[in-house]
Amino acid sequence: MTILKLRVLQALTVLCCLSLSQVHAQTKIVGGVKSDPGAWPSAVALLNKPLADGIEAGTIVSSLTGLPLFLVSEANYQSQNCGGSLIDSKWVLTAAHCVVGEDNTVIAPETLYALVGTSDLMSGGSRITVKSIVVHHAYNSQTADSDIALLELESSAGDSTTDVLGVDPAVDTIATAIGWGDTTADDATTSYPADLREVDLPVVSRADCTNVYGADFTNNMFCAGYDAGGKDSCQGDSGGPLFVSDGGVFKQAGVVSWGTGCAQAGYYGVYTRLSQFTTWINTVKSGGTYTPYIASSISSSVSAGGGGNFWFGFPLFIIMLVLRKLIIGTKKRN
Ligand code: 4AZ
Repeated sequence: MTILKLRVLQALTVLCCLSLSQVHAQTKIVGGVKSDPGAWPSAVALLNKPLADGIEAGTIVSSLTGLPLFLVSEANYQSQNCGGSLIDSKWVLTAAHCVVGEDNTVIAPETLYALVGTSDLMSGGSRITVKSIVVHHAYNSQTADSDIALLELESSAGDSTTDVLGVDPAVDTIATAIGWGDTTADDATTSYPADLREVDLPVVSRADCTNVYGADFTNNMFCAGYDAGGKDSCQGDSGGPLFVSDGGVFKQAGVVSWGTGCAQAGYYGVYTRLSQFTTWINTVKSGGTYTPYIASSISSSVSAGGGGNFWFGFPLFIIMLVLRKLIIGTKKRN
């Protein structure tokens, strides 16, 4: 490889760095606000572990520029793909669609980190590895029915847990969705924040939600949001909690699941209806006997995707791998 080619690669790397820092600067859920640090201590970010580790190693392009492309702190940001909530010191509640792959099989627990104890993906918190994943046996990846899963942590994440509300919140109750998901409503652009964001959304009647989604809206879901749009959860918020105040204490009523677009007029966000799953949650976390999830053979495409920063970070990761291969390959030939 000529010096010139090397220089071009170096320039490309610098451009990558610049575009990354620009994305990070747009730290602004759709129509929400940045949460106060510590406001939602049960919030969990799910990270793709291979990606987080690969980036953190910082070796991918260091042979090119002498500088690691990614700062260690950026690894959490780049690899975040779903949300979750700590419901017990060793259990994270999330959406089934965050941990079930295209082929309907459950991802390996070793491919996940639960990042707990920080609202900022760029600093603080602890990454905890996942021991086992329990997907609800009735989860259907084609319809997103029963979109709920529990992650058993390898070690305790402390006691900043949230209780699950055992009943349906009343219609028009103001609920709060939180997450590190896309802040833009349109499909053409994405902007993922490093800081946790929150948005207040009214709980929608079952009749109104059925009017919008018809038979896609099942008994294991509920809707929240505005007919006029503008405020919603979005890609990357999936698996995260929707809270309601129960006598001044926030409790989790829903899990971010799916919706048509984000914050579009005429379409609400759809949440897993936790009142239907309290017995299942208690059985699983107390080590009781539950029905296993069996991957069906029907091929699926879930409209509610994990999304998130992962889809930003992954292509870059691949580019870096290719660049690295080019360099190392050349060195070997010399
Ligand atoms: C998703 O794809 C997703 N507007 C999450 C939430 C909503 C839509 C899509 C709700 O993860």
